[in-house]
Amino acid sequence: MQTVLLAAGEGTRMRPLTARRPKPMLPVADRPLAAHAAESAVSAGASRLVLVVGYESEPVREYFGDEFAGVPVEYAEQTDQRGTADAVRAASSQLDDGPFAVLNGDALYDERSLSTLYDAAPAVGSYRVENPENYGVLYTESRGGDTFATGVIEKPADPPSDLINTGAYVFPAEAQAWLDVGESERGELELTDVLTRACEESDVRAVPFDRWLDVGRPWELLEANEWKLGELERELLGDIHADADIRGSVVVEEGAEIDAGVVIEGPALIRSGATVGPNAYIRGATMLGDGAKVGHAVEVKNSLLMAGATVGHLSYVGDSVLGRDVNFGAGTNVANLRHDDEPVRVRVKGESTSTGRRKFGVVCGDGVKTGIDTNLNAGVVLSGGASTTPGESVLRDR
Ligand code: TTP
Repeated sequence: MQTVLLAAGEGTRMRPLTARRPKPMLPVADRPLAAHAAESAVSAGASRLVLVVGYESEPVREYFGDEFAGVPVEYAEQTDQRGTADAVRAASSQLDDGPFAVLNGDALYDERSLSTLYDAAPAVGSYRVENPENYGVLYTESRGGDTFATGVIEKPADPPSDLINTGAYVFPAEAQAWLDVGESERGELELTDVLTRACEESDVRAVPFDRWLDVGRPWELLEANEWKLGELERELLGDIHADADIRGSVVVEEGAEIDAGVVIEGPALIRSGATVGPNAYIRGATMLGDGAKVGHAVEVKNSLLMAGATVGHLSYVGDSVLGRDVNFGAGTNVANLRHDDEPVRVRVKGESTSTGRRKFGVVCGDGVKTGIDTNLNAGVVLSGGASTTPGESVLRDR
């Protein structure tokens, strides 16, 4: 099945992490986010991938090359990010005249569910949630033991079902002629309008996905890492001191160094060139990127430290995302829990948004520097290159 992978979006809700890199290239365990969707697609039966790229496309092209997981890769450039239907239209000259699958390059799919989707064509992937009113919700109908989608509605006050649209589709060949949709209420050209047409013209199965994660906001990047780090098998290749204690599914890559007195509880991935300790405590699910440094007596819990991030001695980092080359001065402490026990809130595109998580720390763009003994409040976002003074308590984004 020819498969279009959408990877042209600007990822504005993921700022500051996408200030200088495309969202599909954000690290999720041992590979970029979009590589997970691409791999799942190939296992499900993608015979060829057409990647739609646009915003900061060079690293995407470089990573995927012209072949990925044994299937050919082509690229379509979407110059203006005008919506998902527009993105597929940009790829249409590269499609043959058969049916085609479309997947978001910023979502994680479980392979079994995706295989079922590919086998059920035409079909849309659906996911059962408790709060469908926040999503695109499918109208469904049961016939002969199968569930079919009959339409879709965006963020309805009164949801027609608890099955939401995952943005994973297998369209019939004719849908290539339906991509020319009008602007939606939010001013985009959207694939949901193509889905609506497909539901009118054919029987579109609503395939329930066992697991699915849309990675749009920083805490979802943490959740993506929790998922994929949880699938790693223990492998200790780096230089590990005899007095370190490595527990559970932990990967220490060749070229990583773990010093004396370090305790690592999986799932955790310590990438090549990273150094930990002495006497540090790493708790899952944590990923330390290439060349990251975690110093003496530091505790890192459920966090993503991108390449070159450094945390100085006697610091605590919990439930946080640190961009490339972030430098935490000694004694930097991250708060990750509110006294009222309410979910931590983060500003996304200027709007205070619930993460839905009781525990969430901070998001730091590339190159953030904190002075010694900085306290960072739960939910704070520091943009790339921001700094704090020694002893500062940071309660607001900067
Ligand atoms: P979105 O998550 O809706 O958009 P985005 O990735 O740009 O993020 P944000 O809203 O934070 O700015 O996009 C869903 C998928 O579709 C994602 O994989 C990116 C892709 N996409 C395109 O390829 N072209 C587009 O014009 C749009 C809007 C999205």
